[in-house]
Amino acid sequence: MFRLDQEAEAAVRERLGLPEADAFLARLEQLSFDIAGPLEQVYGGVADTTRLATGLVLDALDAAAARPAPLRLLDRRREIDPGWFQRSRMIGYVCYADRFAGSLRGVREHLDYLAELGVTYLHLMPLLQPRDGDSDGGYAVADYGAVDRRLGTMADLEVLAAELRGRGIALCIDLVLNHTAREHEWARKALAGDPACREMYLIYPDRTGPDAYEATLPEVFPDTAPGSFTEVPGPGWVWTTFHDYQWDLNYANPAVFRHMLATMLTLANRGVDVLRLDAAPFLWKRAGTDSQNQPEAHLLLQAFRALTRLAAPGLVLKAEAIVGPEMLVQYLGAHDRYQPECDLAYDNQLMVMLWSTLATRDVRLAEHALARRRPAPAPTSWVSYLRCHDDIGWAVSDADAAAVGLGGFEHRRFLNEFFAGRFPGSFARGAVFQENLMTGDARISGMAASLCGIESAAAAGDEAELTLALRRLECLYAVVFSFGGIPLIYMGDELALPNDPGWADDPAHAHDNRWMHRPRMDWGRAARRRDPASVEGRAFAALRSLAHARRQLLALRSGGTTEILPAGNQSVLAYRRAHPRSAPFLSLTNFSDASQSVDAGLIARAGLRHPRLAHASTAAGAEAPPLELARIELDPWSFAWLTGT
Ligand code: OTU
Repeated sequence: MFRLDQEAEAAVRERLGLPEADAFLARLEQLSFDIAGPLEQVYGGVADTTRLATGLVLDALDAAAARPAPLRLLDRRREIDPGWFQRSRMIGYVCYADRFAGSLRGVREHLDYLAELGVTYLHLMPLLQPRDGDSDGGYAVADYGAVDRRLGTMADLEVLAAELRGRGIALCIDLVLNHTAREHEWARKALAGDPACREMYLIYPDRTGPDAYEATLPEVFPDTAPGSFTEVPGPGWVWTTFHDYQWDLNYANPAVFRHMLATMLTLANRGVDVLRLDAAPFLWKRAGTDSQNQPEAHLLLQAFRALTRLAAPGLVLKAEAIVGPEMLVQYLGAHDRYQPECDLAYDNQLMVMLWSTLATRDVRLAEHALARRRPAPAPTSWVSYLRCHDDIGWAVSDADAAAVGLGGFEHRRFLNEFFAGRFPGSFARGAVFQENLMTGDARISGMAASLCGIESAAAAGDEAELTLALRRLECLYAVVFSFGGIPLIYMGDELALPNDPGWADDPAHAHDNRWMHRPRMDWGRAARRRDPASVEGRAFAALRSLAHARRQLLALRSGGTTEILPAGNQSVLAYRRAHPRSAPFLSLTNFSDASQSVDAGLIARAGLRHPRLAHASTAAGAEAPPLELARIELDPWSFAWLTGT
């Protein structure tokens, strides 16, 4: 077990004073295994890991000593209540500060809007200083110590964080830890020949290394950024998984780890509650593999978590790992044994299954895939989402597809055709993203409202179809709100905002159709949110009531279990949520254009002896089903939430 030497321990007592020093040392004792174990496994071959660990603990001590008083108070609360982020009151909202409100100050002016929706967790998209010009939506950071000057300053971020804290809203921001912009100080110095800065990146003198790696590396952006290496004058070839201006960091160098930890702690001390760790699977490279999801990537996350806990126990880490279903839950620490890793991770699989089911109107693939996965460890939580700023990649495993009689490749191709609006009868108005002509793979861009058919129905002036499309949106979000993770509303979905028709007008965006689903907030439309006859009003009311209903249902908090229950109807997805301290919960969702019924025996099977309806579709025309009949009838594209002892 790792222990601080006497000198370092004395430093803790001197810097923090009682009782904080005592708390710090108690945390260290509790975390020492989680700090030393991963560091030893990752860096044992290249560094004296006892020295390394001591240095990192002292860095954490610096951060703890600098932590502002209100945040220390928050730490205390959260140590008493470590499940604070698992509550059913947690409702997330995701937006770009500039697209939502111009700037960080602008965001502060719209907090009432978020409160009206029931939001308690606000994820602002990348806001640190990016490179000039195209920055991949802020995912190419030139300076981790500054806020994007177009959005404001660090001081503005602190003021915003404090105001959110006062309102009980947690703040999440992006931390791009796999790569920096090539304009970052280290990259500039590396180009100028600084040997220490060259060690921060993965740089090869010729093509030998890159060729060997590329034999097994997939391409993330084959259309616009083929290959994974970029030739630069001087040093040679730089590892660039994403765009040529995003240089991958070399985590085999402990200095990279140390600097990134310092960035995390600085941001935590500004009042950030949650860090979204971008591209987490890519942190470690290994020849002969796809260099994703490597054991060391997990160990690094574990070490980051333990060391941030030490200094800022109120901080939560969220993994952005959009990977195959069998590799997802490990980011929550579900390895052979539970190893505390990220507290939150995106439930990419649920998202994909929702869209797949929307297209097929057949729940069997979702039932199969979701039923056989490993649960999230009890202290953690998924974040559940329907849309985000990225494309939808069809993470449907061939094995899952085969189990329900589908070909994986054919099904993925069907989904691309369907959502691009090319499949006969499709109502979707998305677009294909990064079609790889070599492999036939492709992904989908588009706002939820456009993928659900709201855009096409509104354009056609087809009122009946519009109602159906709005109900689809509500059904999908109903699952997002009740599957057990923290639900995230992607900005604009609450108003059924369609694709941005002018997305390509900005020359820096024209090559990347993900911008079609990154519209500016339309405050004119938002003003119609209280008009129940408008599309905006219908969508807003639906999401708002989902938030309201969720808050009342203890079974929906994270840390419980989600169990898929075959409903005996291919169009109805049924699942049960349970939490040791709550009454059981049953959700039924009809994913088809026709009415469907299920045997009411399902209610008893779910353990609800005295069922009552907790919530049901609000969208026009959907009737809440009576529960006392032998069969439960569900209107087309409608859902019912049941609870009861
Ligand atoms: C992330 O996405 C961001 O969400 C993207 O907007 C960025 O472009 C990218 O990183 C680079 O910073 O491959 O297609 O498993 O899927 O990190 C998007 C994680 C991506 C990857 C994810 C990445």
